[in-house]
Amino acid sequence: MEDSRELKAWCLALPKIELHAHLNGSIRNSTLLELARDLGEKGIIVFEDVAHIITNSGRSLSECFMLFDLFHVIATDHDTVTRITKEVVEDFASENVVYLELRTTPKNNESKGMTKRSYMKAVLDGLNAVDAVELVSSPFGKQCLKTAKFSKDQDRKNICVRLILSIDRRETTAAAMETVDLAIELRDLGVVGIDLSGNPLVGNWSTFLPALTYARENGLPVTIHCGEVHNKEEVNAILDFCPDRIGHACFLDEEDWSRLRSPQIPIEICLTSNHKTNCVPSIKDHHFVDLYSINHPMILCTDDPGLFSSSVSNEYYLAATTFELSRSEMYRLAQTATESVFADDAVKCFLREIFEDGKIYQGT
Ligand code: 6MZ
Repeated sequence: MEDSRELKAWCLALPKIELHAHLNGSIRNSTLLELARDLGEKGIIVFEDVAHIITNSGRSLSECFMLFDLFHVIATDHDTVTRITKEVVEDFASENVVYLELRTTPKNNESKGMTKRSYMKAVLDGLNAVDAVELVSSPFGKQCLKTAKFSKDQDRKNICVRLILSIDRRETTAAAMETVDLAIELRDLGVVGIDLSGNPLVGNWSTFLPALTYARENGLPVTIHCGEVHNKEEVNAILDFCPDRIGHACFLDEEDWSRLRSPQIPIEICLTSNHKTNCVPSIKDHHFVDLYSINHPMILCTDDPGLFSSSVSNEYYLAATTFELSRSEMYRLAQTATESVFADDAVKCFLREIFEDGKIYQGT
């Protein structure tokens, strides 16, 4: 097997597309610790109680959702949302993610004077504040995108960012509708789709279906967390809805797979997340293998790079080493993700160009 340092460097240099990353799951540990220490000093939380939880990266799926509640206490005020958005985009750019669909759940928090709209303004402010990278799409003007060319300067990383608004499974139908309305309103500012996420043991599909249908009627693509736990009835209902993409797809049976195959619904694959949350027994046994063998559209993603201490480059490295993929195969995997993005054709063309230019990365 080739030298692991060399392969890691190659995975880092490879232009990559990230389509499944949750903002609050992507916060740097150092930032979380700093924010938690501040809240500790103000007597709002006990820092020592949370510090070890933040730094421990192995957790079950249900522990993840408890942690998100903690993260939301630590990181949900306007200035912090702006800061973490900026940092998260910079982190993705620094590892050659050329296109990022960052998803986040708009939140109301009366005690902080926060509405879903003001939360999203804070996110957009974060995108606009990115200065270490060239935000190709900032402030999401299409002309800006058309004229942008990737810099040859190695120190300048360029990233095109779009947003997906998440509906949390704890929400009511009315709250989910409010999120879709917001997504429609912010479409010109870079919102390209809707996601359904949150604790898979909470909520019913029928609660969210009206909002997801409303999104679709308004031309917003929909991606859904599907099969993170055994729930045949819900997987069936999701496949009836036929989302534009699906996240995870861990607990699907043969019948579900054949239903997924005929419309070729792309799957956002999160190797580390699925392994750490015990949704798959090992990375080696991940359904990636079966999907790859039938050439099903897949995108390697991180889910929550902060929470699981991973990165997109690391997910590519894991796939290369576990499934013994050659550099050309890895390159193709990165390149085909272009066809699954929710952004418009101009962005797709732009991304196709990047990968055409990038023959250099193919190696052997
Ligand atoms: C389902 C997940 C998730 O939206 O506050 N989220 N939902 N499965 C997962 N796999 C581990 N990882 C993250 O980011 C955090 C929120 O994203 C969803 C959860 O609703 C979590 O609260 P935002 O930016």
